[in-house]
Order: sequence, then C-alpha cells, then structure tokens
Amino acid sequence: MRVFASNNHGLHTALELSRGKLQLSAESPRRAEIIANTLLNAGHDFHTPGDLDVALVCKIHTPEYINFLSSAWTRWQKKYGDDTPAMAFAWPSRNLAPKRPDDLVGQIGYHSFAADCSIVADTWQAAIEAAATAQSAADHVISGATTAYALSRPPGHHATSDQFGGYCFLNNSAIAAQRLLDSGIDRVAIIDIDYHHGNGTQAIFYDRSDVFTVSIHANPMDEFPWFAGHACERGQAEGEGWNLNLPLNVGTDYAAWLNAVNTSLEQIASRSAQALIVAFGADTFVDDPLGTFTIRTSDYTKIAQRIASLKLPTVIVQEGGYAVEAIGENVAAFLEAFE
Ligand code: SP5
Ligand code: ZN
Repeated sequence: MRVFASNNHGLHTALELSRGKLQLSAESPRRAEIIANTLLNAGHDFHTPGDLDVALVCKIHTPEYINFLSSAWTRWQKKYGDDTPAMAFAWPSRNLAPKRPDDLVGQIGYHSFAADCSIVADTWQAAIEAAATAQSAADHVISGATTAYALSRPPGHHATSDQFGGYCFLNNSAIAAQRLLDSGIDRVAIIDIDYHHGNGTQAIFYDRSDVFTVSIHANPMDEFPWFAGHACERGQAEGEGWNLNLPLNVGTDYAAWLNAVNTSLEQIASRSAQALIVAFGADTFVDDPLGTFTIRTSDYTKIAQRIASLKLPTVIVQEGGYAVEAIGENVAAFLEAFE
C-alpha cells in the first residue's frame, strides 16, 4: 500500500501531565519510527507528503486557532525565554466566560482542553506535516487508488476546529475528509476505531450531513476525553442523525468490538457514502498502556477485512497506539487486509 510519512514528525516531542507529574508524552516519536520500520520491511511503498493546502486547513480549523498555533512557541519564548514546553493551567470550563483572552497563557487555555498536550519549538511544523500526510493520502485515493495510509504523527482526532488536546493539534482525518469532498465526492464516512472517542472529528462535522462520523471507543464515563462520546450525541441541525457513537465497556474483547464495527458498517452502507476514512488507533491492543480492550494483532487483520468489505475507496489515518514495541506489527496487520 502507498504510505505517506513525514521525516520531521520527531520535531514534536512533548510533555504531558499524568498522575500529577509532568513526564514525556506517551505519544512519542518512537511510535512512528517503529511503524515506519515495520512497514518498510513489509515492502510498503513510502512517499513523503506534498505541501499542506492552507485553504483546506482553513475549512476545518478557525483562522484564529491557526494563527495561535503557528505563533504560540515564538510568543512563549518571548515571554519566558527558555525551552520549557508551553502548556495551559486554566481553561474556560463550566460557569466561566468563553471569551478569548489577549494574553498568551490565557489563549493556550482557550485553545486547548487537556493537559496531556504541550507545544514545543517545532510542534506546528510537525502538525502541518502530519496533516499533509492525510491530505496526500486523500489525493492518492482521489487519483484512483483504492486505499492509502497516512502515518500521521502527532495524531488528530481529538483536535476540534479551535482546540488542541489528547496529543492532537490539527485534525488529520477531518482534513482528509474535506479533501475528498472538495474533489467532488458528495458524502464521506469516517469510522474512528481508536480506543478513545474522536471528539474533535465529531465536533467539526456535528451540524453537517456530508460527513457521517462514527466512533467506537471506551465509554467516556470511564475514559478520556470524558466530556464527549455518549450514544445520545447524534448530530444537530442538518447533521442530526449523522454522528454515531458506540461507547463500549472498559475491558471490551474482540467479539464485542467486532459487533460494534459490524453495526457501524451497516450504518455506513445505508448512508450512500462514496469514500471512507478510517481513523485507526492501535490503542485497543491488549497490551496498550492507555487502553483496557483486549484486541490482539491478528484481530486487526480480521477487523480490517470487515471494513474493506464495504469496497469503498479508503484513506487510513493513524491516530493513537502506545504499546510501542507492538505498534508496527499492529498497523501492518491492519493494512494487510486492504492489499
Ligand atoms: C490520540 C489518542 O489516543 N489520544 C489519547 C490521549 C489520552 N491522554 C490522556 C491519557 C491519560 C491516561 N492515563 C492512564 C495512564 C495509565 N498508565
Ligand atoms: Zn486513543
């Protein structure tokens, strides 16, 4: 399969607040290195992405968010003059005014929703190139390929139109979906099978019916992102009925996960989608340090065969997956079914 990967993802190496401590993020450069090495050894066809189309990104993210992200590090350096990652410590949560502050630190809170994310010197460059892998994978499918894979890092599905969080800055899957629509496709479906709810993708398309968003994930009553991902969230206005959440119990096994995937595929098949995006996180893996599901490497091939049976042009976009020693094999097992 054609793989789009950037050589500059490692520019983003950030800290996350976890159990009261600031530590190196589980979303590490090593993840993408191991995926790349495994896929190269398996004979996949590697390409670097083309330049990201700014007009495309502006259809998914707000101009003020793009301005903020592209200048945050320079402003942080000017303010503090050291190399400590930029993070928020206050957010416009319940009962606080959602008015954008002028000060940089206030704006970091305004433009984020979680403290598992931080901005370092080249976070913006890495995020641009991750989005470019998704754009180029969409372009490959637009030009007639049946499938393409974007080895996107940092991931994207938690990023909303104007907030980063959950290790995500630009919503790579949403950018790929918009690219497909802009090529003349009328309707795209996104199936998000990362362990965590794809809250950013849901929010971006919540009032639209041209993108059917589906997410299968650990119940947000128990897991990040906690404040989105319930089954009652079904879209609004023109988008009502065009968002499907299938929250699953902590500890979900392959049989229950497959059942949810089958439900999703039936729904997608009845929505006249002409192309599919798979937001693929390998954090459903049994040994994932962040997850609790018990999916095994060979299960990824079986689930991918089910998804491939839709016979839709498909763009696969990498999301999470933190069992780094197994992540390459898990991605390879998933891609294998599309060959
Ligand atoms: C793209 C993606 O998968 N993002 C997930 C972000 C989750 N960040 C919060 C993680 C909190 C995990 N704490 C549990 C640690 C168990 N050792
Ligand atoms: Zn995840």
